[in-house]
Amino acid sequence: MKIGRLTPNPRAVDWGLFAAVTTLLSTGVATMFAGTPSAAWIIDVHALSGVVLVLLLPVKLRRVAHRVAPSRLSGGRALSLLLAAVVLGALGTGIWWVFGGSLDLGPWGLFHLHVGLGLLVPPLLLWHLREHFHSPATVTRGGRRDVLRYTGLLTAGALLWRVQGPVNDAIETAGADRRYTGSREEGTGDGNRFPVTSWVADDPDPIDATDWSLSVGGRVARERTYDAGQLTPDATDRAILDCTSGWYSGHEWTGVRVGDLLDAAGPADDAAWVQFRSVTGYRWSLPLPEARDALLATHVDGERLAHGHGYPLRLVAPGRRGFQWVKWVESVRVSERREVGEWLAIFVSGL
Ligand SMILES: Nc1nc2c(c(=O)[nH]1)N[C@H]1C(S)=C(S)[C@@H](COP(=O)(O)O)O[C@H]1N2
Ligand SMILES: [Mo]
Repeated sequence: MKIGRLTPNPRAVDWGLFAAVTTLLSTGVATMFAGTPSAAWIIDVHALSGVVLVLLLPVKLRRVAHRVAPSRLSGGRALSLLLAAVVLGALGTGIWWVFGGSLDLGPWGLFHLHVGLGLLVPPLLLWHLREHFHSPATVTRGGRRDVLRYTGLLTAGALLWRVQGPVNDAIETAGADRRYTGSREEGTGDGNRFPVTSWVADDPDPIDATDWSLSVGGRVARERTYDAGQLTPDATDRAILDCTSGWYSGHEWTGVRVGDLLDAAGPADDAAWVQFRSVTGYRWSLPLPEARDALLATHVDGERLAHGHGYPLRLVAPGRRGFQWVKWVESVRVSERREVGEWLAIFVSGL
């Protein structure tokens, strides 16, 4: 059978590409918040859209290749070429990641490159569409056959994604131990020997515990302050820290149950959120019932937390992604509403 019979008409290819890219972007961003197995479908949809892109992109690139002859190159075409290169880069780094690839880019790695290239796509694509936009109405000619072709494409994509797992296992790539979030294992169960990461630029000086204290305040009946010696590490949880830069590490964390601190302070009736704030200004909130179950850890696998991992106190929030596990915590604040500014704070703290 000729390949041409299997490929949707040109407009349908373009809209298929658009749908795949939009899905990749939204699911890509959504994985940043996927911390429990119930979110595994997000990565599956992300991967499936990636496979669809792999199958459709060659069709598109073959169709337009003749336009990029050096003699015909214009500014707009250079931009389209850049878009193609960035999309191929994002796709290539994604596939390479799945099959265990890695890259040393100083503080960054292959996964950062994948995310960075992915985030470059929307502005380039919008620019590209300004010049090349065609209404979806022109797709409807040949419609039913294209629906069938797309059904075939999605089925093929799902099958390819399905066999990827066994193939990865069989050839024993470093990608074989990926978690459902896409992250790969590092230093599980080995105390402080797992990666030290910052969301952006946080890098405080080591904290001298004798100058440090923890305050519990906000909408509570009794504000409290604790010095290091007044915190009794009497609670333990096993939990996986899963960083959005693509690694995870499972440990036994010991420290203070946040619910115990809250009970001592007496949250007001309208209290709904608990914010954990670092000495650097980095902060994040959890809904009050979830915060109660969380831990402020002083130890990891029985070792005192190292400075890089948040000594003297770091949040352990099972089911949340790593960036929400605030390090170097000095304040716990109870509030009625969540602070919007914390979205900005995680990006600018430490700058
Ligand atoms: N104060 C503060 N806490 C922080 C961060 C940060 O930059 N500042 N980075 C977060 C991110 S992105 C991750 S993945 C984890 C990393 O914890 P680790 O360095 O102990 O591995 O800490 C989180 N807590
Ligand atoms: Mo992270």
